[in-house]
Amino acid sequence: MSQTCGFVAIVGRPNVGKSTLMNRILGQKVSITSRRPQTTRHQVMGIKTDGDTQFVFVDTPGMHIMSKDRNKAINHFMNQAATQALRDVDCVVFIIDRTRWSDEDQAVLKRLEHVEAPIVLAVNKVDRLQDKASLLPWLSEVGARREFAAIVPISAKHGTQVETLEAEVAKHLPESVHFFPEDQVTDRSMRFMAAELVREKIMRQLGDELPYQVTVEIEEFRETDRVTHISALILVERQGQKVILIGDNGERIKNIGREARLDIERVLDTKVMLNLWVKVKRGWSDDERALKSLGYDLD
Ligand SMILES: Nc1nc2c(ncn2[C@@H]2O[C@H](COP(=O)(O)OP(=O)(O)OP(=O)(O)O)[C@@H](O)[C@H]2O)c(=O)[nH]1
Ligand SMILES: [Mg+2]
Repeated sequence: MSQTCGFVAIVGRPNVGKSTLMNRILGQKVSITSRRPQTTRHQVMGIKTDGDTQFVFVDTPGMHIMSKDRNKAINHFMNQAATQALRDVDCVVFIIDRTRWSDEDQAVLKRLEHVEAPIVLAVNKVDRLQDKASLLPWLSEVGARREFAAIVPISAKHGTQVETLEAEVAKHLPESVHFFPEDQVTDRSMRFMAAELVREKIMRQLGDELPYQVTVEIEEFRETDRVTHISALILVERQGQKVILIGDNGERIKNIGREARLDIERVLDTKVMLNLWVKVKRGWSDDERALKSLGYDLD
């Protein structure tokens, strides 16, 4: 039989479960997730090869409406990265959160207007749906908003109906040789993954006091026989944020470092020595040049 292979963009507003879904399909963590919106900042590819079928998923930053506290260069970057992923894809998975429909979902739908690729709607987090009876009428209501190739209620977190969703997507993959070797899971480097895992722990461990204005830069990534030495610089916007991140007696940064190290060890399959540094760099999230130098570059 001939092979099929295609690009599948995963889009939706922040926090609906895009990255959780991609990781679930891949069976491992490639894209970071957290309870907080705007966790994903870059396009991240997740590649799954299943016999003759190869899916190249593209996880995207949540598309969001720009507002007074969200009009920084980094927000433009994230919206653009998400929109760019829609070009030349073979299929789109549009995710929403249960039966909730917000202006931001509407804005995503609007951006999908001119997309010609088939769109599969995933109604996620059904495990948390209080009123199960509301689901069926909602599916027909939302199905009237545009033409969807399929509508699948899922729980990305628990894996419910995720295989059904995959099968719907697989129908739209064109005949093509595979673009990636079958054991490759992502286009991103180990260095990128290490930085992201540190950022994930920061997103997860800091509650609402967390500044969105945190980024992580890997300064050293050196593999020796048994140990990988990694130094990561955490950039924040203000001195107060640095104090929060470090915590009493450095407890918080220690926890972040420990959890990140365990995850990175799992990904690299080596021992890891992880050093974290926190530095204040004012305005990095609103400075195009600084963003580029920090890897937020669409080209
Ligand atoms: N209960 C439940 N929670 C889920 C499900 N899918 C995702 N979540 C949770 O929703 C939160 C957001 O998930 P993410 O995968 O980071 O969402 P995202 O759409 O990638 O978010 P951004 O990257 O910020 O746009 C996390 O706390 C997930 O654990 C689900 O099916 N059920
Ligand atoms: Mg995400």
